[in-house]
Amino acid sequence: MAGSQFVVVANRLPVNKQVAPDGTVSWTRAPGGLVTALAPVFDRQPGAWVGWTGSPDCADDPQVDGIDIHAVPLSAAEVEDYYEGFSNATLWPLYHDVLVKPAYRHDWWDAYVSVNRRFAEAAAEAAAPGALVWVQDYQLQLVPAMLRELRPDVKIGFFLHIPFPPYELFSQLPWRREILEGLLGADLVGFHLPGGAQNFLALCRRILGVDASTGPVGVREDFGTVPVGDRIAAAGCFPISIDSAGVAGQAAGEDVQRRAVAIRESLGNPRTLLLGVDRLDYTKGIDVRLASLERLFATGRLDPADTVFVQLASPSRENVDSYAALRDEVERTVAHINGTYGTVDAPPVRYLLQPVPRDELLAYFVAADVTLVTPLRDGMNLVTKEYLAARHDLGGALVLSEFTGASMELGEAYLMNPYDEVSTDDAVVAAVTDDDAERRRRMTALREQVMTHDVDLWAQSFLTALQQQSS
Ligand code: GDG
Repeated sequence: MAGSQFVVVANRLPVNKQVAPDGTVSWTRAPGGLVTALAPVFDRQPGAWVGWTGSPDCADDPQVDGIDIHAVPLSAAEVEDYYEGFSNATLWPLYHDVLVKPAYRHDWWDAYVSVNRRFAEAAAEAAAPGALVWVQDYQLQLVPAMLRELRPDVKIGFFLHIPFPPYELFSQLPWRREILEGLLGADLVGFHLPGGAQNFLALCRRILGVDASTGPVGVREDFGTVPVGDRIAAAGCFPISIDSAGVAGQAAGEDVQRRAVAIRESLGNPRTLLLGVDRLDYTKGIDVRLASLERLFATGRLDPADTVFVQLASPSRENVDSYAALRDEVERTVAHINGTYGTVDAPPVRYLLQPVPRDELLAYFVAADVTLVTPLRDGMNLVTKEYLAARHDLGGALVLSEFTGASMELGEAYLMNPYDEVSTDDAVVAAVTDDDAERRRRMTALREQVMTHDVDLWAQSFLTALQQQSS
């Protein structure tokens, strides 16, 4: 049996499709995210990646240099039921504190099971004997157990990129046993935070009745174990990060710096430039920061004449109803604030519903006086870490929700509780008005944390822990 020694299984493939004017199709490695995180691992050894191209009903078989790509095709009906349905209208809201009511539909569950099986079969094909297989995220929680059944010889890791809820929420799920059993097919289940791992262990105890225990495993303190038949599965926490040096280097480039100055100029050189960057998702608290801005304008704590708030929003999951509703709400609020507090030539809120190129994004980070990261719940939040890495000048300030994973490592931010108007408004005002020395002191500490804890460290610590875990 051929195959790769290292296999990543993720909903999406790390590829972009280009179609030339003559119709010739070519593929390139998609930049950013997991593929950047794992680039050093792929450089050290040949590896495979199992995932979906992102286009429904598509028989494309993309190939790129350096990674053995295994495409898992999905029909339009599967995208609707497995991806938009069970993944994004059941699991996503359930795992994010039920901010939107999750829909529990048996037909979506059936699609989730059959698509997970297809991913597991593709992973089983891609893996060499004794390979290390790393399954990613909430769309694929059944893959570890399905893969173990097909290939008991491989070592399996699973990492969840979003929060893992407590019993009181998770137990709503009609298929709660099946999800836990799916995850327990892994040798190591990783979460961003200790709380995720603790919830998982508690759920295994209460729902499966197994003797899951917290406590150190080997040298790691923040681990727990679950006996599964004659083997042990471990759970632990591994806070994800970014390519800190890469972001810092790119942001320090002349073009980005020049563009940052031009951005401020084009906005009329406001005294305060506030920034938000998010997928348009109801977990991100875009509404929280807009409401705060409106209160601060109404009470005169911020002056709309010398404040500009730029919200860069990238379109996301537009076929899911709750996302369309959020878009309407955000757009109504932006128009309301501009209509009430702006002038025709100087609206205080600038809102973009388009993905912007990487360089442009970094230029906004460099230009901003304060970045507002106000999610109601967020597994980690990489925008936060990118903003900090981009500020080699130690300028800028970070308003950060306590409900992000990132806040666990970034205690020097202007922390706020997005459910509390007073806490939110005070954090924004402090970030805007504190003197330069205080803002710089905080930025120095925050940036130090991000520069010394990058994504390579994340990947290495997970893979080392997985390798040490005996099946
Ligand atoms: C999930 C979890 C966890 C955004 N807009 C543009 C753009 N982006 C990039 C950002 C950042 C990424 O997308 C978003 O990452 P986040 O971590 O902030 O959020 P999610 O997409 O919800 O990610 C999250 C993460 O997984 C990793 O585990 O941190 O908690 O929800 O890199 O920069 N990039 C460009 N243009 C845009 O308009 N180029």
